[in-house]
Amino acid sequence: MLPVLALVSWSHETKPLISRRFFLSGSALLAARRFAPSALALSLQQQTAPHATPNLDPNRLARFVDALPLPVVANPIERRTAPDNPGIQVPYYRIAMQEISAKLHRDLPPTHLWSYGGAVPGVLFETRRGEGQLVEWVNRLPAKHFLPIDHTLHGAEPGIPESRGVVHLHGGRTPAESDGYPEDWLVPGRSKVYFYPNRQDAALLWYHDHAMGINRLNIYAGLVGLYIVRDDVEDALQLPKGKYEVPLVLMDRDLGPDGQLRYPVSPDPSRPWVPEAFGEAHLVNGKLFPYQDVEARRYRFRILNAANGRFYNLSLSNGAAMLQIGSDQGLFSAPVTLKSIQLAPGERADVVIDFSPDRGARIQLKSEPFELMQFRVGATAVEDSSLVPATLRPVARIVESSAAKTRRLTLDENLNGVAESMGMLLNKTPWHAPVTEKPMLNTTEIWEFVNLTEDVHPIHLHMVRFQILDRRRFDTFDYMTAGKLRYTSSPMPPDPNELGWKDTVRVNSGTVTRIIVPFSGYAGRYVWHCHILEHEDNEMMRPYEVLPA
Ligand SMILES: [Cu+2]
Repeated sequence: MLPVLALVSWSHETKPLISRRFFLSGSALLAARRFAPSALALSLQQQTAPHATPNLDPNRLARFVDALPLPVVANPIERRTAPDNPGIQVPYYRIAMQEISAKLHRDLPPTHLWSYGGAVPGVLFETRRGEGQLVEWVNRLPAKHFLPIDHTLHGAEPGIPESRGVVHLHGGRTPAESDGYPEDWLVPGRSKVYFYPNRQDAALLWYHDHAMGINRLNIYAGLVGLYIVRDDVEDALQLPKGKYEVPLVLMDRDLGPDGQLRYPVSPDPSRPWVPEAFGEAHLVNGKLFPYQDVEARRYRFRILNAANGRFYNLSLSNGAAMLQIGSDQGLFSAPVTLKSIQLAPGERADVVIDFSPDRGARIQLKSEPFELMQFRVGATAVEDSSLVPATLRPVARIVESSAAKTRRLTLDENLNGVAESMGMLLNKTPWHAPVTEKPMLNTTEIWEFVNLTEDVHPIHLHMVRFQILDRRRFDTFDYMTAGKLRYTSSPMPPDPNELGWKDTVRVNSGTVTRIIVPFSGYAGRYVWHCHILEHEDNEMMRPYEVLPA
């Protein structure tokens, strides 16, 4: 085990933790490793069983030899009557979950993946506010899974089909029956039609698998895609568009020497689950080290962190600033200038980069210490009629007094007798226990997440958007021994790029993180969970129910 001091120097996240246990748990090591993997590789090996051959070292591959692929836009196959309005017809799509093989890099053989519609990331949905659509999701996957299922996890017990899929539109204000409840999975040969009303502001949403107990494996296999909602407010702004608007889906994977996906396993073959999975190979739109030719002008990048557990901290190799104009649920009131942008799993950033001062340059998009991709800026000056106005879209802060209720919810680590992580819990309550969070439709609530663990958890609520109120440090030891919430700092306001509408919030270790949530949309059964997929699959997910008004 590495000395504690070495760990603290690697990550601020580990600083407040040490009182609870003399030895840091595996998850704390992993939290530290998230940003700085190589130095802590040894610690990770204690959590994962070695493979017979070493993983492929992506650093030995030639960089920037593949052009950045762009997702293919989905095409409807017909129009059908809208479920909520018999007077109108809406587009109808049929999208298959299917096995594919794809080249992740020029010098690798094709990699076996699971996809929505033929590529990873899957087909891209282009939609407009208020214009609903129907999607028939079809499971055409093979009957056997190719990644290591842990049959001790809830929902993945022996006898339950290996190959199951259910699609959730992350960030969608979706009726409950179309939200992709984790137990509503489809086996191969089955399909289900979901309705997405799109009654929400312009934003970059994403769809991904949510099947109980194997979600982390299905997403790792590639079941991820983008879903853009547009509206008139955004259109009026003259932001870069068309070929100057580029989606970037980030994910990390481990590959074997044959270029095939490897998902880490624990040393116990009867319980292969690992607390977190990190890869050394970073894919951007499904390619390793891609490059993109860009003109010397402004581009808008719609960035998604689709990794299982990796936090990305994005920066440019020339040290230039980026202009973040929006986050999970759409545009900010005003752009925020940043030299680095942190994205937890599930979070999105809407970013404008101006390449006009860098004619002829090659600039890498990085997440220290990794290079993710390269921009090759054209040598000639070009016209640029796009704008980034000083005022984007007003985001009125919700006043705390409007909340009808405040819920205090703990994030807990489930330890065995020798202080090894057995998984995480929300409010010390397993998935299958009766529903405890039942907000009423059209009311506003404050949810206080009390993080008693040594890890940062990105907490995501389905169906709703929310605002972050503040974060405040507290004494975890006091809380766990005496149940007393004793704050050790004053409330810290959200970061400047956290002031927009969110659907996923980083709940830092040893903090109470408060969000304010208007429950507007639909009544019904939804879920809230940690977006570190290994946590989510092992009980860090709970149902919640929006009661009719
Ligand atoms: Cu978590």
